[in-house]
Amino acid sequence: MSEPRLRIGVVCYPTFGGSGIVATEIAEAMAERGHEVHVLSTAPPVRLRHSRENLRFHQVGALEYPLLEPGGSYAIALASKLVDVAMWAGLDVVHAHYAVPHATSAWMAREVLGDRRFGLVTTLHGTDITLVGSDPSFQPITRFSIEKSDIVTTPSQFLRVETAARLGVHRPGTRAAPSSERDPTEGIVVIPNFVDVERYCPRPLMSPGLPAPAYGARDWGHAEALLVHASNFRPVKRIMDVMAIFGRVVADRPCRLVMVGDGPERQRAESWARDRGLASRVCFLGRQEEFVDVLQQASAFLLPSESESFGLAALEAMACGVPVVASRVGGLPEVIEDGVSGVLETLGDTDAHAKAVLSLLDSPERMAAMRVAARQRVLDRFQPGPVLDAYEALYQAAAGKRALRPGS
Ligand code: GMT
Repeated sequence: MSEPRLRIGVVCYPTFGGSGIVATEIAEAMAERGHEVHVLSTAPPVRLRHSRENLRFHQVGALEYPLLEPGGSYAIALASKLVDVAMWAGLDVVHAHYAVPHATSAWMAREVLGDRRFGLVTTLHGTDITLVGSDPSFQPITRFSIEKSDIVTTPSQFLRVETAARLGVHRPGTRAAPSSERDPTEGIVVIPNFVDVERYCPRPLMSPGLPAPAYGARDWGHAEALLVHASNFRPVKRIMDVMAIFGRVVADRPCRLVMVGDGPERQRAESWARDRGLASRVCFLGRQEEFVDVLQQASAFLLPSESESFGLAALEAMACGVPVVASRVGGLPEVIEDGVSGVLETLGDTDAHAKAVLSLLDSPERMAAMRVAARQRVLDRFQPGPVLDAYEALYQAAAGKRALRPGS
């Protein structure tokens, strides 16, 4: 007998970050599986396609008032919206993406709803633990919100361990054990991120039936190597390392760099390129909803980040058969097998990153093998189906817990 359909609330940031993309893809897929899905965010998430009647968007708008700090009332406005949607739609489960403040708002809403409360699944994405959530100004509330969630997931084993180490969380069922026997990561489930392998594919596999890229495919030319980076240009992405790696490669051979995205470090990077007479070789594309056609023409994808819980951008590149040269940090070694489906180098050693790129460019055979291995790695481990099955099972479990607690 098939499982009963669920009413699912999805809370996420609408921006170009990976957490919003993952949340949107899950929401769309759950609607396609017949569940009723309600997405709550401050604006329609960039990749939300509004394609189905059983997928609805609810805008969270916070009251602006002179006494309130700008944005300061977001957590309360979100909790209020969750109460409203939960009461109107009878939500069985809410999936909060990014702990701060989404899991906290969900907890607040559950307190208000009492016996009409929903089950709560919280997915931690990265900086909600490594930067924001573990800052002393947020730490106790982040830990509390994680402990109060029915189910907690992370996209990598790295973030699972990091969450336990930085926040000292004790998920239900672990408190009773003597501290010497307690596994602080118990109760945190690793579910990797995923990518649509039909949309993200090497160029020859593109079929006319698939959706076209958001903008006209531009030919980046095949005579020269094409390096690509995509991110939110925050300090954690080490944008100036991307520039340094490119500077080293372009000093050796004709080469171009496409920078996709926008953020605080963009101006510095643009000035770097201008000051060195490289402006015509570096293209800052700005934010792009999709850039599959750029990836499909890339020789390598650069990701020299300080930290990555997972590295969704790397996965998208790999799905297109593009070798990723990245730093050996965070969850990246769980995504990229060093020397097989990409290359991992020491954080900050831009020379080593550049040499890795040059060595690939020098060896067409190795490059070809790595392209195949990158795509194969994604096909083997990061396809949507099994990941969505795992989330669906967790939603059923969380909804079931809710049913077991009437009046609690
Ligand atoms: O944490 C951020 O700065 C943004 C965040 C996001 O919303 O995209 O990125 C994190 O979540 C992604 C999706 O799970 C991961 O692929 C990224 O690796 C992760 N970023 C960091 O850990 C820095």
